[in-house]
Amino acid sequence: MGKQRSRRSEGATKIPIALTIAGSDCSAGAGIQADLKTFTALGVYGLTAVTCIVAEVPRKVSRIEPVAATMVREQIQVLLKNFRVGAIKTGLLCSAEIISAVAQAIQDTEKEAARPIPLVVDPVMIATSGDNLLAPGAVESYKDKLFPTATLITPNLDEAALLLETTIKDWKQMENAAKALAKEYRASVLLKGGHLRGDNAIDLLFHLDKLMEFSAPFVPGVETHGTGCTYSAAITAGLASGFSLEPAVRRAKKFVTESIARHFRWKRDSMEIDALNHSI
Ligand code: PXL
Repeated sequence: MGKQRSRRSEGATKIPIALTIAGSDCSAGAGIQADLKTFTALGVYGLTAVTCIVAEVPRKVSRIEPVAATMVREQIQVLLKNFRVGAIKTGLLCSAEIISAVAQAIQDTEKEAARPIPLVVDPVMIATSGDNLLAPGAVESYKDKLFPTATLITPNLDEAALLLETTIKDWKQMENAAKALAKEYRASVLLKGGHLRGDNAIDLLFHLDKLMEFSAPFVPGVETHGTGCTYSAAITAGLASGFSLEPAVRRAKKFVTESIARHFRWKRDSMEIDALNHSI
């Protein structure tokens, strides 16, 4: 028995740990499922605190059921008390009440921690299908409670425009938006440009008063459900593994671009379904 135990512990590795606080996407392309696949692919052990359950397929959200805010808080508390979590990300948080519970749970445990845990906030608001994913009041709760505690905020153009109550139609407006959000919430901001600049998907990181571009060829003709979740999860995996922000974003951009380029595609009757390939 003693021998067996020591042999087992010899095999134990010190794998970094990341926590995702997000919704469940039953089609497994986005949400906690995408986050877990990404963490695993990048050599990180993933923990989850589920905020809501979404019944959906890539082109259509059918129903969203939130988890009680007290239950969301409890999941985060037990995980942060028992695991040495290296980085946290948030995805779909559903309602103002859940956003506030998440912010509170993170702040409570941080008081006891030796140093703050890096927090990546992906402000998921609208699905790629166009479906609204947030209850009324949630945006205000993000602004008041969660953004001020974030290390990095990762909006796409639509989310940034909504947060700043403006429009973002060119590169200059994109730069201004990234800077304005970073200043307002004292966080780094990764503004995802989609195909604002034609053939390349260019994102803009405003970090430590510097603007940096991250560019990759735009992969046309692929349904990109879950790209935002995968990207922010890959950044979080990097931070949990000890990367600083810029290299974590650089590696994550490469990971997400490859997972789109090597996507899966299934045909059923006349319908096609795509999914990102996280096993790279
Ligand atoms: O891609 C945004 C997103 C995030 N999280 C969950 C989702 C979706 C999109 O539908 O269901 C759980």
